[in-house]
Amino acid sequence: MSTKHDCIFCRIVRGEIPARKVHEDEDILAFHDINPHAPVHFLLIPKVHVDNLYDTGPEHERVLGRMLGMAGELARREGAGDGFRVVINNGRVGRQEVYHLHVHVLGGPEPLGRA
Ligand code: DGP
Repeated sequence: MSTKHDCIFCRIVRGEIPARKVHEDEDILAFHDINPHAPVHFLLIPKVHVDNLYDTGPEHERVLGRMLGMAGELARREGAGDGFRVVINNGRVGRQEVYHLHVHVLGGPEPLGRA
């Protein structure tokens, strides 16, 4: 696994910054967003560092698929069993703040506003 020294999400992967974890396996970490925009709001990240979807290639397809494949199960387990949204922000115009690829999972018991 390659992590970047100064990347905040790589630091969470390495355990240097605490996070409320939802799921962890060899390749993927899921944790609650520090600034939630919905009653249930967590992030799914690959443990390997990649900035965003501009930089992904065939070597990332498996982990990208797995992240989406587990989103529903984790959303239901976290209390978002009536629906959720997934968002991936990419680059400046895509309003990406943290340059380590992450999938936002937003849901919860209340209706969600439209982005
Ligand atoms: P984005 O705009 O897609 O890059 O959103 C980055 C999200 O990451 C934002 O909703 C807040 C969250 N975030 C930033 N720093 C931390 C952190 O240290 N811990 C946690 N849990 N979330 C963070």
